Amino acid sequence: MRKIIHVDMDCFYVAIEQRDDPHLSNLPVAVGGSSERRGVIATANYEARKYGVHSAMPSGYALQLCPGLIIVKPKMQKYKDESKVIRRIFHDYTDLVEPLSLDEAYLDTTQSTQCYGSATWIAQAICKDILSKTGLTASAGVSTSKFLAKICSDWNKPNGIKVIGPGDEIDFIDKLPVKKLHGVGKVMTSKLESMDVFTCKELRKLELAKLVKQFGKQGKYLYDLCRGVDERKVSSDSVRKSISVENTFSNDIDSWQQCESALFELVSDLSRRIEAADSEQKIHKVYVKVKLANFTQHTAESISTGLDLKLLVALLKKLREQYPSPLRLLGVGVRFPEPRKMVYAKQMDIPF
Ligand code: DCP
Ligand code: MG
Repeated sequence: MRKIIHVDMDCFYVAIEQRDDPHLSNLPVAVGGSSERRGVIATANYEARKYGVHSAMPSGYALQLCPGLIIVKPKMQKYKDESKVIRRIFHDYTDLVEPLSLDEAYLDTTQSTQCYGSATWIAQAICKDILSKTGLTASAGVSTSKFLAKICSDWNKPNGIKVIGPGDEIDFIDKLPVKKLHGVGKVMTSKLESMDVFTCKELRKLELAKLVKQFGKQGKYLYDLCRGVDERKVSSDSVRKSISVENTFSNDIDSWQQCESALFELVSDLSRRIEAADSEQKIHKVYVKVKLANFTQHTAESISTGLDLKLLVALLKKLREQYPSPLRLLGVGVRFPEPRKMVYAKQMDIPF
C-alpha cells in the first residue's frame, strides 16, 4: 500500500502577484500577455474564473468576458523562486518528489516517518509550511495512487485537502464522472456519453476489447483507472535523458492546421515541463514523433540548444511530407546529452 500526495498551488501566478500588490486584492486578476499583442492568459483568479476566464484563453477574449479584468505581465523568475521554496518544503518530508510544473508535484510518503507516518498529517503540515514560508495557499490530495491523489487535490480547491484512504478507492471511483479522469477531454466524454457511460462505475461495465477498439491505448488506460489500477511510480530522477509530452487524439487528425495547432499546444506543455524539471542540464536535441492510423511510429529530430518552435514546425512538416496519412498521436520532446562518465585518474596518463 502506497501513500501518495499531490500538492498543487492555488492560482499560482496570480496569488503571487496579489500577495505582492495589495491594490489587486478582491479584484478579478489574470497573469498573461497583453491583448494588443495577441497574448494569452496563463492563469486567472477565482473572481475572474466566475466570468469564464481561464488558462490559454486569448487575453482579448478574456477582457470581453470580464471587462474589469486586470492582466498582469508574467514575472517568471519570481514564480521560479517561489517554486524552489515550495520544493524545499516537499523535501523536508520525502526524497521522492516528482515535480509536474512549477506549482505542483507528486510525493511518495510511504516511507516517511514525519507526522507519525500519516500522509494526511504530512499533507496538512506541508500546506501549513507553504503558507507560513510564502504567504500562499496550496491544495493537496492524499491517496494510494497518483491518479486518485491528483483528482483529490482538485476536490476541495482552493486551500483544501481531500483524502481517500485504502479500501475507500472503489466507492469514490464509482461515483466519479468519467470526465474527471486525466486525459479524458470533451471529445472522449461525449463519445462515452453516447455509449451511456457517465460515471466510472458505468465505464467498468465495458469490456477491454471494446474500449481498445474505440480508443486504442487510451482504452486500456481507462479500463485500468476505473478499476483503481494505477501502478505509476513517483519518479524523482534528477538526471534525465529526455523530457517529452504527447497526445493521442480521440479522432485521427489530418489537416496541416490541426497538426500545427496540436503541436503548439504540446510545445507549451513541454516548455512548462522543462521549466518544472529545473534541471541544470542543457537541451541537446529536439524531436517530433508521430503515430499514424496504422500504428507505425516515426520520429524526426535535430540538434538544437532550445525549444525552437520554427524548427519543430519544420520537423513536423518533414514527417507529414514523408508520411502523409492521418495522425493518431503527436509527440514532442527534448533530449539531454548523456552525463559525462567519471574518468578515473589511474586510467589516464596525466602529466604532472
Ligand atoms: N499555466 C500557464 N499556462 C497554462 C496553464 C497554467 O502558464 N495553460 C501556469 C500559470 C499557473 C501555473 O501554470 O498559475 C499553474 O497551473 P495550474 O493549472 O495549477 O493553475 P493555477 O495554479 O493557476 O490554478 P489552480 O488553483 O486551479 O491550480
Ligand atoms: Mg495550481
